[in-house]
Formats: sequence, C-alpha cells, structure tokens
Amino acid sequence: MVKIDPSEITPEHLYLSRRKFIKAAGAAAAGALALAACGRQDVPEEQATSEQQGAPSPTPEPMQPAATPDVTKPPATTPEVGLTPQASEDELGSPLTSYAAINTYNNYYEFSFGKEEVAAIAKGFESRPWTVEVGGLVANPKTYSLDDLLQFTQEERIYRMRCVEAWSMVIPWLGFPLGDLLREVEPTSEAKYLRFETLLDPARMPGQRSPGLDWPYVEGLRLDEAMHDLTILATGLYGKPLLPQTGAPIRLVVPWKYGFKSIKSIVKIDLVAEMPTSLWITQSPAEYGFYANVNPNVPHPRWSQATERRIGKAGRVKTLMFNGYGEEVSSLYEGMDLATWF
Ligand SMILES: Nc1nc2c(c(=O)[nH]1)N[C@H]1C(S)=C(S)[C@@H](COP(=O)(O)O)O[C@H]1N2
Ligand SMILES: [Mo]
Repeated sequence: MVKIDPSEITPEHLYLSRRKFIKAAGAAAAGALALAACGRQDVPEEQATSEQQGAPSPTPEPMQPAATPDVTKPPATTPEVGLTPQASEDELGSPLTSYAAINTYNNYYEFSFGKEEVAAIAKGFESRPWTVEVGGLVANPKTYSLDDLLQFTQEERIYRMRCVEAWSMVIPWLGFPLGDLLREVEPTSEAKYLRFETLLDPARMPGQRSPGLDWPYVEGLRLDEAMHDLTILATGLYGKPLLPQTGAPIRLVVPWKYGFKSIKSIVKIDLVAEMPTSLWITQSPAEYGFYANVNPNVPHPRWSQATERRIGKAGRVKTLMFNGYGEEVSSLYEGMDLATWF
C-alpha cells in the first residue's frame, strides 16, 4: 500500500467537519424545527478558530467508512481513455497534486461532511449506467448516456482548483469542453443560463439522508461562461476515469471559480432564461454568490481569500485573481463590479 505523506492531509478540517456533522445529526433527532437553525452553519469552511475545533468525535452511524479504498496507486497505463498527464506541473510551474491526495481529500456532501472519509463512504457507488438529460431552452434536447459523452474528444486539462475554504490543488483532468455539447443541443435565443443538477438518490448517497442541505446539489453558469473553452465536463483525471469521490462519472470543472461551482455526478443540465438558484445560495446567500469567481480581494465574510493552502505543499501561496485565468476570462465580466458580484 502506498503511504500518503502526512503533509498532504491535515486533520484540522476533519475535526471541524465531524463536529458539524454531529450537529446536523443532532438536528435530525431534534426534529424539523432545528433543521433551519443548523443548516446555515453547515457551510464549507476551513479557517475555523481553535475554539470552534472541538475534539474529534466518533462518526455517527450512517457515515461509517467501509474499507480503505484503493485510491493511492498512481495509474501506470491508461487503457480506458488513453491519456497520461503530459506535464508534471501547471503553466505557472506548480507541481501536480498527487493522485492519492486528489482522491482522499474531497468535498462531496452527498457522502460525508468529512473530507477524508468521502472516499471510503463513496466506494462502490455505481456510476454505470448513467445518463445526463440535457433540455430546457434548446433546439435539440438529448439524453446522453455515458458512452455518448465519451464520444466527445477527450483531452487533458491541467487546472488549479481553488476551494472557497482556501485550499487548492493542481489536477490533470480528462474531459471535453462543455461548449462541444452545447453546440450539439443548440441553445435557443432565450437561453441565458445553465442549471446543473447532481443525482438525488438518498439510498446511494447517505449524506442526502441527513438534514441541513436542500438536496439535490444545484449549480449554475451564465451561458457565455459555459461556452468558454476553459469550462469542461470532466470524465477522468490522471488518465483514469473519475472515482466516485471526485464526481464519477461526469462533473463540471470551471477553473476560475471557487470549487463549489464545479458540481459533481451530474444527471441534468437545463438551459434556462433566469439565473438559477444554487444549493449554496439557498443555504447561505450572504456567503456564496452565483458568480463565485476566485478573488483574493474580496474576503469571505468569515475568512480572508488572499492566500490558500496548496495541498501537498508547506506554507501558503497567494491566491490569484480569477485563480490565475484572468487573461482568458476577465472579458466575461467587463462592466461588473467584482467586489459586489460575488
Ligand atoms: N454534487 C456535489 N458537487 C460538489 C460538491 C458537493 O459537495 N457535491 N462539493 C464542491 C466543492 S465545495 C468543491 S471544493 C469541489 C471539490 O472537488 P474534489 O473533491 O474533486 O476536489 O467539488 C464541488 N462539487
Ligand atoms: Mo469547496
């Protein structure tokens, strides 16, 4: 078994997130009234004060990890998709985050609030067969099977991923531009936004059985953001198909936005006229906006966004405007006050 360098995984968030989960479980017991009160605090966060971090508590019943998943072996060959990382760093010279860290430190609340137990709890999640229903304001609505989606030319994209909680990774994704799919379904002239939905299946996603969040996970993009060449639907990473914890079989990746925009395990994409309400906006509108462009100058109400912790690297690195993709995307936001349109 491959050992994970302890510096790649820090325990403080686990303590915090476990504590938050306990709170959610407590609310379940207390009944629906407690639900609203607890929900607002169950937002992703990392920079908690030490007082907030209680001692680690045992994980409640439905969240027990099954067994250690075999996610620590970096792929040798890539028969499934045929692409291995072409580079060992991003265009700014940042080394790729290890395969092990990418697959063992995850935000995926459908499975757990505990980043380091998502992989174990999601292990065995069946993502075949799978369909993605694309409809709404389009000329050619279509339900895509996974095989249909794999017909789009898959390419590698090495992107930084910056979570709103101020940690980040560098991930060699495999996938295809969302624009390729959109050109096929042909949005009508009324279509202005996309609304994405994750699978809703509490029987297979234990986190959806706990209160606090308004399932299913929903996210949105403006149509021009969705058409931007940097925006991809990812089907793999490090040359291998996605594992359940990273959003198998297909997830969105929008590298200039905070990680929560990059919705996992998508089953539905609707073209719509109005700005969709995402799960996080419903949850905490003062903290999570629709645009959510990475912006070091606009602090989250509860922590600074000026720096980030790069997983696998000591210390902190400066957070870049638009996560370093400003040259490519800043024109999308001309005339908008980025301090208020968060
Ligand atoms: N359906 C769904 N998508 C999701 C999330 C989630 O909890 N559920 N978490 C988001 C957040 S907060 C982040 S930072 C990224 C994490 O992606 P990763 O675990 O592959 O690094 O996924 C995003 N997509
Ligand atoms: Mo995140």
